Amino acid sequence: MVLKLYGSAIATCTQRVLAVANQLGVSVELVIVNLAAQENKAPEYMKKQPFGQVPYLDDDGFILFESRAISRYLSTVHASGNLIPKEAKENAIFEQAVSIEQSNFDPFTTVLARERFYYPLFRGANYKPDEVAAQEAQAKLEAKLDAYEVILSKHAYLGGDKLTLADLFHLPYGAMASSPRTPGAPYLNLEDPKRPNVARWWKEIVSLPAWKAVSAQAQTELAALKKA
Ligand SMILES: N[C@@H](CCC(=O)N[C@@H](CS)C(=O)NCC(=O)O)C(=O)O
Repeated sequence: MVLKLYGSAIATCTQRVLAVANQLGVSVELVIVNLAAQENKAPEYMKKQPFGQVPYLDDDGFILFESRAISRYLSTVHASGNLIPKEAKENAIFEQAVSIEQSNFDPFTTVLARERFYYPLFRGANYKPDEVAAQEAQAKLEAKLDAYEVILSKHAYLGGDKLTLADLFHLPYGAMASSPRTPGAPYLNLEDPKRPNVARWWKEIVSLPAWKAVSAQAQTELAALKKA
């Protein structure tokens, strides 16, 4: 049975799952949900995902949503968990990193991505980004990245010495937040040489073929959407 992921390669949380699936070598069929047409708010869709959000996974009738939960499921059920350390202490450091991403990265990069990337993209040239909110988020994130530098100076990855889901979870919002579409907006530079270990880590994870494939898939979907 084919694993079906209902979502959009343009949407960050779908990208998170796609990147994990690619890295694990798990084959997932993306069933595109058109967010612009609000297909995610259709009653049939909301029976599966009651928040009306993407993505959700359908594994032979087993329905699961929340991108990080889906990623863990793919890692443990459909692969041998090699992106989740099993040994107790290694697993604890991994869980620490998962928590770090959700509390110290995601809340700020989501504001930057929204104001400087996807609202300008989808709401058009007339959209006036809330730069006050964006700059506040960026200042807070910069301080958090100083702590990332400390952690990443001690081990190669955020969750220990091996690449884990925790690293991959950063990719969609990190990439979007550091690719502003708003002319003149201050640039979030995750490769800033003033944090050499963050720069090393970020360069490595954005260069993973698993992520490059997701970026290419997003471009293809965006081009098709623009044509339609
Ligand atoms: N915590 C959820 C968030 C899902 C989410 O916010 N998805 C966005 C796209 S990235 C969405 O569906 N937005 C449309 C909406 O909320 O109406 C996850 O990780 O899957």
